Amino acid sequence: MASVRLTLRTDRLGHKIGDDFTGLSYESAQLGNPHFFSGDSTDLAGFIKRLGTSGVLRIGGNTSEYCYWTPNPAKPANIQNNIDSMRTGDRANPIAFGLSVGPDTGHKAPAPVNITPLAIRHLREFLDACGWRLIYGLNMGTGMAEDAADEAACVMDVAGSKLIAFQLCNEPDLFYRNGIRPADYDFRQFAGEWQRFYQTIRVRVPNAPFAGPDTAYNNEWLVPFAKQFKREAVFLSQHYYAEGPPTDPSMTIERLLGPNPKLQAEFEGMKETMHESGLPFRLAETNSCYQGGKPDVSDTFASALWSANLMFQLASEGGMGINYHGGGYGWYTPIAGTREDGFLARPIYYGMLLFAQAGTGQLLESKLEPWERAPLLTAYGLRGNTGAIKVAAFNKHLDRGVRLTIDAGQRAQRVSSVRLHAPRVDDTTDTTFGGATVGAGGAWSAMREETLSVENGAAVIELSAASAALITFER
Ligand code: BDP
Repeated sequence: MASVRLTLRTDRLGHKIGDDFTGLSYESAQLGNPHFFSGDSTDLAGFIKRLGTSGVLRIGGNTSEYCYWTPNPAKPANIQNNIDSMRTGDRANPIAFGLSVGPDTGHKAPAPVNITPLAIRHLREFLDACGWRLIYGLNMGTGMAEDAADEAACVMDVAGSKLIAFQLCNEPDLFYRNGIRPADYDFRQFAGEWQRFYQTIRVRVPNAPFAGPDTAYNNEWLVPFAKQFKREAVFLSQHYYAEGPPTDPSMTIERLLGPNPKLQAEFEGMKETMHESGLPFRLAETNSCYQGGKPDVSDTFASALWSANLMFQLASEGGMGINYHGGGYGWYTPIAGTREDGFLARPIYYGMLLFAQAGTGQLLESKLEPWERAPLLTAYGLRGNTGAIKVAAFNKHLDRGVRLTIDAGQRAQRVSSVRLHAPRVDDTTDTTFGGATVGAGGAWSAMREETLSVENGAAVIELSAASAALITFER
């Protein structure tokens, strides 16, 4: 077992974690079933509320470029078609089943879907039931600016203060290769289209808020966007997928839990844009492995460790928030299921739950020594709004346990911990947090809380291989 010491500097405050940091992302095509998000989707709303009292629901993804605003469904058959085509999914297809829409796999152009005012009214009810706010993706990929303006007017009217921003498209830096634009499509052309859509929508909805560019990964689009549109945007966004494609055998749990150069590049782009524009940055869509995820990686306990760690990592680098993409029975979805069959929490949900339980507050500067003994151990200290100090510690090593001694820099009456646990790192069904599973409607409370021993003012916890804990120092 490796011994490592964490020292927190309570006098050196880092970035804040706000109550809108956490978030989920769903495909726009989910709105093709206007009942999925609605006021009486109480089971799903319960799961979502458990992750935070005022998180952010982002609607977008590849399917946003194939969703068409249908203000007057003169032919109700259109809508029926949506629902009927969704019903044809079967369980053997993890992506689509029943009336839930999973993450798009990018293999072929998604089926067109109608979005109606009813779906928007129901979405508003759903946001009210959750207490969450909205980022709404419009269709610039294959849609018309006038339709986007019409849709935006309805969303603005119905969602009101629930709306944080519109995004005009999804991953435009990949348009050149996914059939949406010709192979020579570049940033300059994109910026021209973005400007035109923005203006058309603004004429119709003068105070509509915008964010972007919602690029897949390309900092060479992100940074110029920040420069050009810093006055038009309320925040900047880009996506991040840790791995992919799933067919590549080197996309594994080990790789997911290790350091990732793609993430470093993401953070560099984020910092440059924030510096350039003075605007906050949101990782508006992320998950473990693109093309809908990878079985035995994206649906395992490893994804719980990965997701919670990424949230703290992003916060420490100064990001404003994150949206985990999912839906349906997708491999990487945090919440799986349908309204008809009920919902359940997947491992990644438990990672988000740990983050939610850490609460909002301000990160503290910290040091792990000797770092080389456990390079994949990470730990984040947070001063909560009530003054209690929390530490989230992740042992991402598969081959070693770690004995972690924590000097929290202030006296504590009591130090306790709840663990994020599963019998094996590749377990897909038995994740617990605080010894408890998440039940119907997001019901959860810790059943097992340990009191940690304190030696010379420092608390000690042992973290077995592939495990994590949330430690609370009560004053
Ligand atoms: C992103 C898309 C999303 C997909 C996801 C994936 O925005 O619609 O579901 O990739 O490939 O690029 O899993």
